[in-house]
Amino acid sequence: MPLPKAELHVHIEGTLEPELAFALASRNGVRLPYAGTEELRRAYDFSDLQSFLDLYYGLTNALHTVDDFAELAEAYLARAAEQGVRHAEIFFDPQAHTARGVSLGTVVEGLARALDHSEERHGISTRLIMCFLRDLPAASALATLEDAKPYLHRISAVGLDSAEAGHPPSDFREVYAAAEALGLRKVAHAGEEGPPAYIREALDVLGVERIDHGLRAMEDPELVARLVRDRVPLTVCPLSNVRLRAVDTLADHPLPAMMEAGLLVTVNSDDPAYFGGYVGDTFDAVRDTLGLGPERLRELARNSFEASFLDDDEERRAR
Ligand code: ES4
Ligand code: ZN
Repeated sequence: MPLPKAELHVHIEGTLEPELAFALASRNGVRLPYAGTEELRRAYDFSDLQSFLDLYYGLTNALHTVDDFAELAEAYLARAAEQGVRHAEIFFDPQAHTARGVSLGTVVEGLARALDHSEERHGISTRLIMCFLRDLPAASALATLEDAKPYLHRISAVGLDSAEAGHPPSDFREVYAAAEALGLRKVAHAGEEGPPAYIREALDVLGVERIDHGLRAMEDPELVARLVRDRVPLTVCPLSNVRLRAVDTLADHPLPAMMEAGLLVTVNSDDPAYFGGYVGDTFDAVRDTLGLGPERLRELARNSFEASFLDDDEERRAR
């Protein structure tokens, strides 16, 4: 049996496997710019975050209907259950869909249809995190938040993702303040490709309770000390960091050093259909390549529940 764990950093659009992408594209009369799944998989040869995002947004175009989003989420939950996931906090990118005429209601209704059955069908409790695309203007994020008002009972938190360099968290100060006023929790991608200063901004300006990635905190000892002291969780995605070349190889990943430093780190899949593994595969890879022993793996699993949005009672039931 795989170790029971929570997954806190997974983009639902990043769980779209090539086979499902082609099936949905054909059903919806959408042409994908690849002859087939083989050619598509060969295109998964990314050089950085942007080259990945270009492909990711391209495949996202296959998703159109409530059924499509339900099928996507159902497929993820089934895979996650096999890998020991007991709780999942799932990102979605509304602007990737609304920008091409698919309404936020379609997206949320579809995802919710799968999530509503998740506990009984897969033994996985879930939360939804609505991400703003940081390479679009803050005004678009504000409009998205406004658009989401009828669905807030389904949404636990806001996040910030997409191309990081040149798009500092402080651009989204107003949006995050508005989200907080609506009772939403707050997380943000920071320190994936962006500098440690972006991690500080996410904490100080946006008031996030968790940092997604946070890898580049390791360049800034004072920041590390603060993250350790305040027990700010970092949702680290080792396979993503390798595929997007934030690190040269998995053997070079700073995960062991991060744990040694006392950081509250969790291990996650990010975009498992693109980066070569779901979260259980990621645990296996860091065990085999980084030499993390059973005690360290248990610590990662424990951290994943501690860093989650679950309250203590819910946490005990999920573990
Ligand atoms: C993402 Cl790996 C990554 N980084 C930033 N934004 C994203 N959206 C989907 N995957
Ligand atoms: Zn991510």
